[in-house]
Amino acid sequence: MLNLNERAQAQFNQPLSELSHAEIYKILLDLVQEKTAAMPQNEGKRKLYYISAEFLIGKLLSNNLLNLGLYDDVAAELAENGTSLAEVEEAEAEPSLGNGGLGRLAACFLDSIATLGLNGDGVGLNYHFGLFRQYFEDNKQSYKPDEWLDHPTWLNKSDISYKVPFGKFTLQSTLYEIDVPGYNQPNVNKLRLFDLDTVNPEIIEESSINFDKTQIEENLTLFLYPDDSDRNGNLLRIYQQYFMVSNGAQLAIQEAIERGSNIHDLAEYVVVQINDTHPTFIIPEFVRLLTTEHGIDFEEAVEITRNVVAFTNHTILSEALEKWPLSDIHEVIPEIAKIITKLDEIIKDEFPDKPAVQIIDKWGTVHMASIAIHFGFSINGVAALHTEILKNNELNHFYEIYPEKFSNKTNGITFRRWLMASNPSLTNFIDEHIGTKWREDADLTDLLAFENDDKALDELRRIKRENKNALADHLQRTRDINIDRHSIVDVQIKRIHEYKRQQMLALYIIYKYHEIKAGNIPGTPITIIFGGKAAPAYTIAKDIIHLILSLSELIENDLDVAPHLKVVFVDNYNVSEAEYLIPAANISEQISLASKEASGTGNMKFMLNGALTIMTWDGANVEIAEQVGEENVYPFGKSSEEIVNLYATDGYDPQDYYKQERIQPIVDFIISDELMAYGIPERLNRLYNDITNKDYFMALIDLEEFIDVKEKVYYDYEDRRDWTRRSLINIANAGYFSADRTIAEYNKDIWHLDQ
Ligand code: OAK
Repeated sequence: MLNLNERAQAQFNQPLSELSHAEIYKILLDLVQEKTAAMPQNEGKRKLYYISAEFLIGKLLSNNLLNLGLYDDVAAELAENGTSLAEVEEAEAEPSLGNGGLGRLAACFLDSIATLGLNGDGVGLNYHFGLFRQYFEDNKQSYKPDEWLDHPTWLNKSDISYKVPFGKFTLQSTLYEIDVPGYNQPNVNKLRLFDLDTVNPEIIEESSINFDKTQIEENLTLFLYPDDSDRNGNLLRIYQQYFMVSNGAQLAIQEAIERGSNIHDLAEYVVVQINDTHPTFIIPEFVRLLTTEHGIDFEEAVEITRNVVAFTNHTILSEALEKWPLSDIHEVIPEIAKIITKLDEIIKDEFPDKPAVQIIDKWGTVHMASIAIHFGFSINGVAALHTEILKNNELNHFYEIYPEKFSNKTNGITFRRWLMASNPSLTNFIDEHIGTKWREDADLTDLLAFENDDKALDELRRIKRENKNALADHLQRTRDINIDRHSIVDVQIKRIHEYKRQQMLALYIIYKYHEIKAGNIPGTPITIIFGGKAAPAYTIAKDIIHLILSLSELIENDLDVAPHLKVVFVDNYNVSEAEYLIPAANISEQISLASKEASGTGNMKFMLNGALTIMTWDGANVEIAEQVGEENVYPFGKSSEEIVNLYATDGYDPQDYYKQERIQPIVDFIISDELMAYGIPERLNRLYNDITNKDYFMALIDLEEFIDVKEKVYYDYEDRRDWTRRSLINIANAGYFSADRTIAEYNKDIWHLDQ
């Protein structure tokens, strides 16, 4: 017994049953904070710093209770008092510290690092308003600041603070920390988020996310990825990145010295994993600190740094591989610009005839990935196919120089959050059928023994139905959206990007709409659910949202079609929404253009929760098919070699596909009068023109095959028993995608922390 009632009396002078959800949340927050504060930190000579611009950690209450072994007791006490954890957690604000896959991966990794008892902290920034809060108005994406810090949070203010010297002024940081307990572990780690006391939310213009980008002292940690479409935006990003890494490097060096390092041996005490290129300035920053503060000569400082820093690449999209004009870097951090120039000279001397591996190109642009690869000791991709593409294509020139630095670390997800906390019924089902050892080793393959067990399959179907009901209730309560509880739930949730091809699914919806109009009624009603944010400056992505919202409204108003097909776009998609959507899904849409999705991690979450995957041969989808068998997924579309080759030869013309008999009327519907009644001509025309003339991410190339495979999926769903059997096979084979496996690989091959 945790005696929550005593706490209720002490804190609010009332019994638990009389308290609001927000009050109960506060009691549980305090309880967990007290427990973790009393737990020792992980120790070890060597310590990992996982530095990332994003940590998409989600709500922490359930997850922390689970990891601390308090979940069942709390759930029981709440039930006795007429409430539940799910209800109480509605009072928790989700921290707005991330955007997409890279940020959620960082959060899963923190959980696994702590669970494996490794000495490793996360380091990032404490964004006051995160990316933005998305809402829809007139079928368009709109923006609000995400005011998560106005609610009680898990942040603890520390007394750690550093001076960060920019060219024109110096700023003093404040460090906030969040405890990270592992699953059934005696020790904790921390997520360490640097901030600035002078940040001023008042500078945001009324009902917008706009602010004066030059007021660095006031705006530095307001937003994640502030608009960088103009020079001041670029400069602000450099300010942010440098603030993050200078603090991180100072922290790592100080703690290493406290553990006994004499600085020359820093690499025995510190390993820094940089999450894509955003933290790359930590390389010249280490060199600066070692030379100016610790009396080490330049060459040795470079060598020490090279043995400390490891780099993970999370994308091959060229627009995401960061480059900054040296002049911008010079304006913000002149000392760092000088060090980068010296690093560049080293590379120009060593590889005079290899322009592709230079740090500063002939236009004076600094390539951040080049710094990270030359001056780090390790580079890894995040799925087998992705790493092969890095080695053989995107980063081939580097691979030729440093083959030994390259490795693959296929991504994973934490089963604590994505199964135990978010799908308790399925968790119980697994415990009852194969015992609880899987909670430690993620091995679910014993479930295969129940492949033909009618009772088990019936039970599994009942669980999916329950989860659909929970989703339906949630959408009803939060958005006044009603979905058919007996429909097939088909979900695509991820950032909105052309390469992820939400527009291809929208085109399928147009196809299906006309099929139903023509009298071809599906056996089971279909609910297609989207969620995701578009970057504010990404016009086509916003147009895709507009297309989907307009279609959704058109279908809703069509009484012939509405009973059979519903399209929902969940606004402000985040971790908390994912926790409702994924357990309820029958179908997982993983339909990126082959070669473009580095890994994907949503694909793994859906599989673990028993959805069947419609997939292209991209990212970790390839490994999902390998694990579960091709007959238990729905693959389609061109291979990554074909796509890479098409880009290399400029061999794709959307007109070749647009002219196909089935395709043209579908695409033309985007600019039909019928749809224009719900949409904005400028936006729909722009999207239509893009798809028919440019279609850079080739939505049309796989559309024919996509339509066929979608039809097959819905047809197969009619055999519920066999569908559920294959759902069980998916769950049973998801063990490989545990982040514990991924982290064990990072530790064995890259970090070498004691265990
Ligand atoms: C974000 C900003 C810059 C570069 C990459 C990202 C990003 O989110 N990448 C995503 O990382 C995930 C974790 O590795 C992968 O699963 C996704 O495929 C990738 O798009």
